[in-house]
Amino acid sequence: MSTIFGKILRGEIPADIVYEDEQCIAFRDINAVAPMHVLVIPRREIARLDEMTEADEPLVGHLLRVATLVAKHEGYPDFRMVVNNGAGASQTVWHLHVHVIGGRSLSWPPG
Ligand code: DGP
Repeated sequence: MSTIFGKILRGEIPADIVYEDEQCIAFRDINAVAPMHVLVIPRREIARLDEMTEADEPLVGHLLRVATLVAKHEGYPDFRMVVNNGAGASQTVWHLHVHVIGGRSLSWPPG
C-alpha cells in the first residue's frame, strides 16, 4: 500500500530532500517540532518497524547511520531519533520513517 511518502519517493509531490542514496532518502518534516526535524525513510515500502526481518538489519543500521550523518551535517551534535510503531505510538504514515530531531532542549520522558 503506497503512502504520501511513496509519492515523495517517486517525485509525485515535492519535499525538501536533504540526502538520498540507493537505499533511502531524508527530507524535512512538514510539521517540524524542532529547528531540525528530518525524516529518513527506506526506498522499499515497509509499513512499520515491526515488519522488518533479520534480513533487514543492514537497512535498519543504514537508516540510523544516515540519520546521524544528517544531524551532524545540519550542525546538531545532540539529537534524538524516534520511530513511532503503530497508531497507539502516534504513527500516522504507514511507511517506516526515522524522525531526527534537534536544535532545542529535548526533555525525557517523551510524551
Ligand atoms: P508519524 O506520526 O511518526 O507517522 O510521523 C509522520 C510525519 O510525517 C509527521 O511528523 C508529519 C510528516 N508528514 C506527513 N505528510 C507529509 C508530507 O507530505 N511531507 C512531509 N515532508 N512530511 C509529511
